[in-house]
Amino acid sequence: MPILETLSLKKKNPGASTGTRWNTTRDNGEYHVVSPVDGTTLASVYLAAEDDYRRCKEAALEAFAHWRLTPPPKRGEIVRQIGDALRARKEPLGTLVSWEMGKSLQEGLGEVQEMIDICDFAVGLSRQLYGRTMASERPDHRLFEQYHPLGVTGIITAFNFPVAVWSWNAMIATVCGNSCIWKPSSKTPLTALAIQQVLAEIMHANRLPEGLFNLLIGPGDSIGELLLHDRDVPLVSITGSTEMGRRAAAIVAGRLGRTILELGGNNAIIVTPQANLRLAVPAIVFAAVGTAGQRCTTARRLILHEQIYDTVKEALLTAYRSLRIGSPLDETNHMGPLIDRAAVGAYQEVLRELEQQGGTVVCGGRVLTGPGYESGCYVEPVLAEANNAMAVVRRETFAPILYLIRYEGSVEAAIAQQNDVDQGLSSAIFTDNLQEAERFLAAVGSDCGIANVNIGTSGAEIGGAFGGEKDTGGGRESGSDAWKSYMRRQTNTVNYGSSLPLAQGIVFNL
Ligand code: UN1
Repeated sequence: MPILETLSLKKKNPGASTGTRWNTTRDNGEYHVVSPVDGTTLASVYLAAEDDYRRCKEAALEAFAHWRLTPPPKRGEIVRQIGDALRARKEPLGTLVSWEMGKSLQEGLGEVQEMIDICDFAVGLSRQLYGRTMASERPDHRLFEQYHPLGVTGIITAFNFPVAVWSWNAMIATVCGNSCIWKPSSKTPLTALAIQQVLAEIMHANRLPEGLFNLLIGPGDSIGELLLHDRDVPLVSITGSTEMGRRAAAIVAGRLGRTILELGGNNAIIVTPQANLRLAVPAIVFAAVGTAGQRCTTARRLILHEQIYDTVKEALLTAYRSLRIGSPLDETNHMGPLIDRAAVGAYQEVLRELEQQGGTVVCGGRVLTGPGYESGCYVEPVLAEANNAMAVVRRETFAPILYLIRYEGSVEAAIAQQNDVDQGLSSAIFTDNLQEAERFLAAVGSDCGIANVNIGTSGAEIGGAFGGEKDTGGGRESGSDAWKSYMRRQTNTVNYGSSLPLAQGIVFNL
């Protein structure tokens, strides 16, 4: 299917889809999607209106009523087809991710691979939605639990992983028997439209109920708001900033709905004197500059023991000076652009604040201009000396800025600094010392949802549960048993005897 051609030829794209039907609201404004790669307008998209939301919601409810009756392995078969369709389109989809979002082609393709992988995972899961059987304390009784489909699942995603994060949620929700409404980031609607085309084809070929997968493109304060307030949507999975998530979660909690929150990170890598620096240095560089520092899992703080501080700093300076910045479509480049000029403004502002707060930029910090940088979105990655108490270090800035922080003494001192921020998504330690590594992973160690040894903070595999603690929101998506959040849990007791014994030994004679 000519994904790119369909989108670019049409120029003006619909901003909503109910299953295979493209809604054509034209009077609610439009987004012009400007590529951070070269500053050209890729296409425009009409914004969905309240009517579109209602149509999608009704369709999603109707689809759910049928889909929940479909045996889970049959649902898995549909997800298998989706995975195959994505495999066949990995190249154009990955390319579109790069054009629209600006990440390197390698990473664009990697993002589509993540989608394919979660499809495979979900297909297997469709035969493993296990509940337990517990020992009943009563004779002739069976005590067990089941997981039932939950309902319409709302999925709000961010620009940085425009399609993979949707797939973690949607593919799991689908095998769990739910229908989905997706509101992608307004910065990356084209990749979402491309995915919806793939889904529409599969829905059509399999005569699936319209409304199994719905897409709504529009601003958070209209479409997003409708989703958050809607009692017909029992679960909303939200990826974005802590500020946005806190607000959204309060709205959903107000109606006692469920949220899965994947919010900001302020991820640190600890390097101890016992680290293998041949592993540590490239891992740090990828974790800090991959996706131009715009992953939730990007390494933002580097906590270095004083004994190896200068050695690691020098090695990083050498590595940073060799980094090639430019078009993400050119595979010889290491780092592409930031998502837009507003992100460049935020990068500059943070560097100003850093200096005011006593930090020092030791490498990078300029916005690039000239041939190849016409979009105005390319910046140099930054190494800066700072300390953990600085306000600027304590907040998440979606940019390739790595703060070098010194520690003295034992690994506990490093762990204390690492944990001393509001966020708790990802963390890593580089050490070949067993005690240090195990202490980092122990209950007194890293307080993050992800804690790695001898690999960086980013690039998690889909097989594990993904998410973090504290201001990161506590949600878990993707692998392991994250599927349970997408289902309604039911405890069942069956009496197959001829008397009525009560639990807790209560005697009640009539
Ligand atoms: C995100 O940045 O929101 O672990 C998701 C990683 C990727 C996913 C990041 N697999 O870096």
